Amino acid sequence: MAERTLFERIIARELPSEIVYEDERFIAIRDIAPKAPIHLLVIPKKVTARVDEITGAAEMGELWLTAVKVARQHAQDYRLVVNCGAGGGQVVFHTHIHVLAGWENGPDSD
Ligand code: DGP
Repeated sequence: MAERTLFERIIARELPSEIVYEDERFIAIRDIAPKAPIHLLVIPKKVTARVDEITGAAEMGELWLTAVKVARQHAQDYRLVVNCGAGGGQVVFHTHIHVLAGWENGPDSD
């Protein structure tokens, strides 16, 4: 069996995290190394390594709709980011969307 991902272990409560949202298919946590005043990670419980492994429109849509829902629970304006592959800056190979928000004057102001 493949080794479980860091985020699977967080979902299973084997590792601590600050959970800000959870439903049957997704969890959202605070990023451990925030790059914005608000930095959340929206993570599907169904494991794929990277976002381009999700081929179903419904599944992809649900992921983005959940990210938007979580973002709007924390901020009116926000940035959604997906790093895909090591060359794209991905470090944790369990698909996730970054929600970045909370700047006073936009992301390039700090
Ligand atoms: P990415 O580069 O897109 O794979 O982003 C991975 C993010 O995960 C990065 O911003 C830091 C965050 N992260 C790494 N380890 C942990 C952890 O143990 N807990 C939490 N909450 N976030 C983590």
